[in-house]
Amino acid sequence: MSFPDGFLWGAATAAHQIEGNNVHSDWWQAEQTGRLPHPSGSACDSWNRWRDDIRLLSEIGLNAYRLSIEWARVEPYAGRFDRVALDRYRAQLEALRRAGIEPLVTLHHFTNPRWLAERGGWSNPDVVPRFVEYAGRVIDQVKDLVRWWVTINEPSILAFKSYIEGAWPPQEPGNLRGYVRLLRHAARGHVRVSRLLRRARPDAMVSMAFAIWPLQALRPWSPIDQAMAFVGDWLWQGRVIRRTLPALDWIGLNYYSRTLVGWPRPSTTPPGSRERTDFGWEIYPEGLYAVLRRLGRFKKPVLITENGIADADDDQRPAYIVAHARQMQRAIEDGVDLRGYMHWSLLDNFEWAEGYEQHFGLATRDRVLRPSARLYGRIARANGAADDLLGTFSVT
Ligand code: IFM
Repeated sequence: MSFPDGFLWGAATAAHQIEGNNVHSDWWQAEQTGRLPHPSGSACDSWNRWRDDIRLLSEIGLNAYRLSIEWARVEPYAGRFDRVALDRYRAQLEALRRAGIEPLVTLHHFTNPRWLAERGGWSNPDVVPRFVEYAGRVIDQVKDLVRWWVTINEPSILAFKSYIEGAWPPQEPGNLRGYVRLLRHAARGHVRVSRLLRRARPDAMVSMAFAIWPLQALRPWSPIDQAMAFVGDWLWQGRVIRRTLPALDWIGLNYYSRTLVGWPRPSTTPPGSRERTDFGWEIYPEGLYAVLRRLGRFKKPVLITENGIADADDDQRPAYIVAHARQMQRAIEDGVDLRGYMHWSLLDNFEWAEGYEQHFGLATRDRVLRPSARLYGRIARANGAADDLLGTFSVT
């Protein structure tokens, strides 16, 4: 198994999940007032321990790192930008460059400044100019250091969790209007920020990170299940991509598993004996190949911005990594312009409404590497893997 020269092998994180004490954010507020079940607290303390994180990336042998910048830190009060926070992010990005690690920067990963949430957050059209202004400050600060940008992480998940399920701030279940408006404003925000980025840096590569869980028919022979999967897929994940496509230089893919859809159960996990992660998600590497082929049709570079597994005892993660790498290689052989893979996550971090119960890290919060990190490092350093490794994990 071998990958193209310059392939990016990295790990991904998000600010609120690792930095700790994100006190000016809507999540922090909901956690503190008991509207969310778990407080994030000091998380992995990466606001202070970011140098340790870079050391960890180097120790594993990775050449890329996807991180997010926290809007609530950069602009804790409307129109007031925090110079110390901006300088701190710049120092981190400079250190990554010095370590030979390519940074991929996400501008929005689920959390909002409190002041923005109080004005209706992403359901208020005013979010678009506000997001552009915040992004402009960040871009001015670090444009010379960052080529790969993700404007917004998983808008479809954010919209669903916030306005359909209502589990995440602003916790408004069944607010279809909020759902539609969030997606509309995210698309507009993306388009405007991508223009800014291209002006600031003509070689900038800009995308969103799209969560794609292929929806498949629970009973493949059933026209009802087929139709539900088709329509659900179009409504839930396809529309955002198509809306922003002309403004995407590449396509960021967050892939974890699939969802089976069928009547009378609208959405379910598959029956049968397939392995599940600690989170209960089915391990389904073939789905990664299918999604990569589907994205390949857009004829743009693709980068896997997230893929990983909740696996506290690390007994599934090694095979998971190898199996997904194998599917990536298949897609490349079939012509998909895949540029890199960011494993979710570097550390066991704050997994939103699940708190610290799910362990996605290549390392623990104490920065102890798991054995799978060593295996992943071997693949990254070799830019591929020999047959014996594939054999060990019975991947064909
Ligand atoms: O932790 C999340 C991340 O913030 C967004 N994508 C999915 C991950 C695992 O649930």
